[in-house]
Amino acid sequence: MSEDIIKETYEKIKNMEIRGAGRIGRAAAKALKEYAIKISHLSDEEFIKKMKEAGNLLISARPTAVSLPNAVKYVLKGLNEDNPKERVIERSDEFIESSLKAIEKIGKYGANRIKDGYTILTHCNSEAAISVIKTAYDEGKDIKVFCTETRPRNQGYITAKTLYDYGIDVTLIVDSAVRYFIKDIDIVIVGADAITANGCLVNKIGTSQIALISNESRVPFLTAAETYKFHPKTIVGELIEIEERDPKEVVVFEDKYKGIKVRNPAFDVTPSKYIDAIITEVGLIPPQGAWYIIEKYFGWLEK
Ligand code: RI2
Repeated sequence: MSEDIIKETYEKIKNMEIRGAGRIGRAAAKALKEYAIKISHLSDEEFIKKMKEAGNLLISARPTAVSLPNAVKYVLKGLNEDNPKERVIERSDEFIESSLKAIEKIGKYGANRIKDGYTILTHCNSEAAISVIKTAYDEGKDIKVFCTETRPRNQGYITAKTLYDYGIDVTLIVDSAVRYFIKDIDIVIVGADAITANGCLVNKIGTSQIALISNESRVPFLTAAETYKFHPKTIVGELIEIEERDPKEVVVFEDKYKGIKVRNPAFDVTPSKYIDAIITEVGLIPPQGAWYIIEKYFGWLEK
C-alpha cells in the first residue's frame, strides 16, 4: 500500500527510531516525496487530498519540534502551485538540501565563537551543535567536550561517541554533574527543537537547568538552530506543547514501588534572558531577533 511509506515514517518518528529535530523534518519531507511519486497517477484533486492527510499524520507523530510541521508545510506549499505533483517532489528535495546546508553554515558561524583551548559543554544529541564542534576541531583548535548523558533516552552517548570517533577529547558526565563541572567549561552549545517569537528555547529536558547554571557562572550559553526551528505560531501567542513520554522510559518499577507516579517530559523551556546567541544559517542573532526571523522566513505560513 502506498500509505505504508507515510505510516512507517510516522511510527519511526513517534518511537524515536528517527529522532533529532532536523532529522525528523528531513525524514517527513522524504516520506512525502516518496508518497507523492507513488500516488502521482491520481487526479490532482485526489492527490492534493491524500497529500494533506499524509502531512497531518506525519505532523502528529511528535508535538514539540517545530521542524516537523515546518518541513511538512514547506513541502506541501507546492500543492498550491502549478504542477502540484512535480512541485511537491522538488520542494522536498529543496527542504532536505537547504537543511543540510544550514547545518554546515551553522558549523562555520558557531566555530568563530570557539577559541583555541576551549572546553565546550553540550547536552543531548544535536546535529547543529555537533557541526559547530566538529568545525572548530577541523579548524585546528585544541578543544575538549563535556557531554551529558541526557536521561532518560541517553542521547548524550551518541554525541560522545560521534565526537570521540572524530578524534575529539570527550568526557561523559551525568546530567546532575553540570554545576560541579561548570568551572571547567568555557562555552555551552546545545541544539533546539523550537525557538519562540520572544526568543525562548525549547530543547531537551535539562537544557534550562544548564542555562541557569551557565548564567550564574557567567559561561556563555548558545543554541544552534536552523531557521526552520523557529515557531511561526508563537508570534500569535500559541504555546508550544511539551511532549510527555512513556514513564517506562524513565523506570520500569518492580512491584514494591507500585503506585509511585513517574513524569517524563521530553523538553523544557529556557527563557531568552539566559541565551547569549542563537546560531542560525543566516548568522548569529540575539534571542530578541527571533521575531524578525519568523516574520522574514515564515511570512508565507498561515499564523
Ligand atoms: P538537531 C533532539 O530531540 C534534542 O532535543 C536536540 O537538542 C534537538 O532534537 C535538536 O537536534 P529528540 O528528538 O536538530 O532527541 O540539532 O527528542 O539534530
